[in-house]
Amino acid sequence: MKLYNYELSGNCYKVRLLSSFLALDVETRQINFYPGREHKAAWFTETVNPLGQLPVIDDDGYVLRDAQAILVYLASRYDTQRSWYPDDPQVRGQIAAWLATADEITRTASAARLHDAMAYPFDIEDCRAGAHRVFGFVDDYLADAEIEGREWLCGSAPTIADIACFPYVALAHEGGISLDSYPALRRWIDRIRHLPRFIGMPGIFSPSL
Ligand SMILES: N[C@@H](CCC(=O)N[C@@H](CS)C(=O)NCC(=O)O)C(=O)O
Repeated sequence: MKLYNYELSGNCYKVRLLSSFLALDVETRQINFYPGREHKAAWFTETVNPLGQLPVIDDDGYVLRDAQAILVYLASRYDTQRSWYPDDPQVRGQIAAWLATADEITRTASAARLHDAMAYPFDIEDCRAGAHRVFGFVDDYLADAEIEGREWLCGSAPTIADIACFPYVALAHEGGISLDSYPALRRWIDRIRHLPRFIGMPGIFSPSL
């Protein structure tokens, strides 16, 4: 499988992380996102993704865009244990809700990071306020879940919901967003970092480093 990839992208990292958990062989095609803006080059928008966004995979000719869609596809196709995207309809419904939340986290916390690190012209206060709204919601949810003996967003084991929401929460500091007020979120980040076959990215370190 080929991944059109940028190492500093949390959305590309979602795909790399699930691929590591599933022990998939991934060939990366590095895209010069910043400062090169290669994702907006004609060759990319004409032949890979008309939206000019990363990540995109090409799995033996099957081309798919959008991190959340790619997580669904990879888990459905390659997770023989069916644990990352369980067959249960109710769990799948909950996962879909968290995948939408992951997009909201991208729209706010990731945008704040792009503003601070790559000079994107976003309204930084609006991005940070939006991130705090969604982080507060997830922190409350996880705190209640812990009281009921659950450690993950859906069910009793980690799923693609956790992978989809994780990167831009863990990278929030790069957009000037503190997690000091979110203890349940910080504990959840730590649980993910300690999963077997976890890999990090710049800004998110493995516990062993
Ligand atoms: N909903 C998409 C959003 C992807 C996205 O925002 N990707 C960023 C890189 S992390 C990007 O390509 N931004 C360029 C743009 O939106 O023009 C997904 O989850 O994959």
